[in-house]
This record gives sequence, C-alpha cells and structure tokens, in this order.
Amino acid sequence: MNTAYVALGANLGDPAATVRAAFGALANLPESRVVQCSSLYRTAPVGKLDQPEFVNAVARLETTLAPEALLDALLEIEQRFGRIRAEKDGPRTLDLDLLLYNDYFLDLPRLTLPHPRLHLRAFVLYPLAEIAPQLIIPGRGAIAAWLPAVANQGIVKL
Ligand code: PH2
Ligand code: MG
Ligand code: MG
Repeated sequence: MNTAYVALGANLGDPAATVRAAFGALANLPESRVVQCSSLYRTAPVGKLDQPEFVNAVARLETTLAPEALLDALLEIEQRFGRIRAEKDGPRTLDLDLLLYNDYFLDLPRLTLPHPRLHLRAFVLYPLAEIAPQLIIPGRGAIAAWLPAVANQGIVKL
C-alpha cells in the first residue's frame, strides 16, 4: 500500500461545492481509499493575481495505483469537472495536483515528485500540515519549518 497526497483547488463556479464533490470523486478512484481530508481554505491567488480567490484543500490517499496511473485518474476527474486548460495558472473549475507519493523522487515529463513548488505555497502547506503535521517533505525537511515563510500569503480556513 502506498500513501499519496493530492492538492485540490478551484476558483470558478461554486469552488467550495466543487472541492467537496471532488473529495467524493477521489473516494471513488479504483484501488484507492481516501484516508483523510483537510478543511477547506479560502486563498488569495498566487502567480496570476487578477483572478478570483481559490478554495483549496488536501487529501491523503492509500492506493495501489502507480504514480502515473494515479495522475491519469486525477486528470480524468478534472476533465469530468469541466476543466479547460486555457492559460497557465489561470482560473479553473478544478485542479488536482499530486503532491507526494510515499517518499518518492520522480522527474518525468508529466510528473515531478515531490511537487516542485509545494513548500512555497500557503494554499498547499496549510491544509497539508493540518492532516500531516509531522510530515517530512522529501528533500525539504519538516513541513512545520516551511509554514512561517508563507504565513503572509492570504489564507483563511473555512
Ligand atoms: N493554483 C495555481 C496558481 N495559483 N493560487 C491559489 N491560491 N490556489 C491555487 O490552487 C493556485 C493558485 C496553479 O495551479
Ligand atoms: Mg496546480
Ligand atoms: Mg494541476
């Protein structure tokens, strides 16, 4: 059995309802079980600033899907939720990012693990630390050590 962490993000339509529905979609993945879901967080957009606020969350999965098979399954859920890839970092109905898979380091064209920017983003670190406060981010160290640096990024637990 493997442990994977997935980040959920949405900022079009009804983002909170979308993220809750996406937890349900994750629960229906084959060969997988959702073990824990974080609270929902309202977050200021990072990167491209002129877009609506996001709702973000993180889920922990136990799965026997291999990393790329899990990625494919996540992209398929994004499609089902009407994701259109228009502009990089632009608004989206649902974004599902594979953050971590066990303590794997992967550098594939489609998938980098750990997610290369996860330790820099409050909208990932806060929900992740909520459900995994003792987590060691492979190559980066204890998650708790990364939280202060991103505390100034706007984030509110819903
Ligand atoms: N996702 C991005 C870019 N910026 N900002 C917030 N607050 N939340 C996100 O999920 C997000 C973002 C690219 O995936
Ligand atoms: Mg993303
Ligand atoms: Mg993505």
